Amino acid sequence: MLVSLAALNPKEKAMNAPSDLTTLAAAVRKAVDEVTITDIHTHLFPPAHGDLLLWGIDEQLVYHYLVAEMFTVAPSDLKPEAFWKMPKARQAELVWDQVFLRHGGLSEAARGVITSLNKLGLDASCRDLNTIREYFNEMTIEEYLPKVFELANIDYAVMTNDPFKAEEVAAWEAGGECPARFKTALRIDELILNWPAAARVMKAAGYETAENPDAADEKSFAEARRFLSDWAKKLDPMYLAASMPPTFHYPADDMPNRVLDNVVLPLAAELNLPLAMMIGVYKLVNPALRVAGDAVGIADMTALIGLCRDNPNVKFLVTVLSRVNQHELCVTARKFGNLHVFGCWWYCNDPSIIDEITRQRLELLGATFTCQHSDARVLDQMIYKWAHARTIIGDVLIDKYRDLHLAGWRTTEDEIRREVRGLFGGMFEQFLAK
Ligand code: FIX
Ligand code: ZN
Repeated sequence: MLVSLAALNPKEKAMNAPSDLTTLAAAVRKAVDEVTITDIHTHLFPPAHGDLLLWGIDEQLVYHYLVAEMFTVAPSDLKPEAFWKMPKARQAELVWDQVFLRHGGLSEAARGVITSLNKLGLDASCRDLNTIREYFNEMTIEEYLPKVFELANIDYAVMTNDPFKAEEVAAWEAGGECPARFKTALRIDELILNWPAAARVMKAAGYETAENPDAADEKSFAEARRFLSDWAKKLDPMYLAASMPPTFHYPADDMPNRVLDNVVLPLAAELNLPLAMMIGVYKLVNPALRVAGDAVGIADMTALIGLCRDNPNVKFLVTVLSRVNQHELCVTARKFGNLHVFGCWWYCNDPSIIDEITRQRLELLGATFTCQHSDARVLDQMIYKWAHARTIIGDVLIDKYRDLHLAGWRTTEDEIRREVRGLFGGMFEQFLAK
């Protein structure tokens, strides 16, 4: 008769643990390779939102990470203004030529394209873009979407839904199915960082919001809360989200702080909606590169301390863009139970940095954070971003479970699977529910 592990006493349970390092490593690798992942931050959209959902080889190649790389090596007579006017297929061909054929495709974003193609069963080493295109030309999004989610083994992906972007508002107003595998997140950078523009959008939608920050009073703030509340009713978001510059301070006597204190934080508390803060991006340091033109800066992490300390009834999901800030983020997370650390964001989503910060997080926080998110802008990217993450994070976990084993603890395979699921989405869900 099989005795369930739960029924065993602690000593008996430990006897079911892998007894040697080889078996232990294999159990960890298996758990990571097999875990169903929750992708807690992406830029994907439901197929009903049409062209907002990007997919296929050309979209993968014109991903802004690769466009930026291309302009680091392209001939100087290739100007961004001219590039953006080209058909997307031509843009993709230029990236393929410059980044892959002429410079070897060694970057993480370039390797990612190859990984995704390989996992789809395509032979990228053919190097012929038109041959690769044939696969996607014969595919429909209805066929491709489930294939990607299955290959990456994702239960659901949280989107980035911006009520201040007209094209996104139009897509929601047009209706259309939003499959259960897509969850929403209400994106509010504009509201916090550009009140005049946000107030114009809200006013045009029938909310009495004064455009001039100096004239924005409780009436305007109440209307802004009503705007967010109405969108929350419409989208049922998992969280509110905003990216913040390195220069963000809290508390501070500025408009972003007024909007946080009078609109965002009270509403987050009222609706029990976590606020995801993604801190450390300098937007458009090179405007000519458009979405590829953002950079990174070392942020003031005392702002996060202020937010968590002064708003104990609000939950904060936080990731930071600078490798330098990662250590402070971990230590801050040890101080505040309303702070949850997630992801290796953007310029940290590289094997060398993922390895470093995942080790640091495990050493300071244990298995209590969300180890990664894809940030996928192109559907296909979920395949590579998660394949790479499973390998790198699996390597780190094998080391950490080995260290614990050598210290004298014995971890059962059930417990390994529990902690792995926690890192890949379970702790996110536990944090939202706590
Ligand atoms: O603010 C964000 O959500 C960032 O992730 C994006 O703005 C950024 O362009 C990105 O996709 C990074 O991976
Ligand atoms: Zn993002």
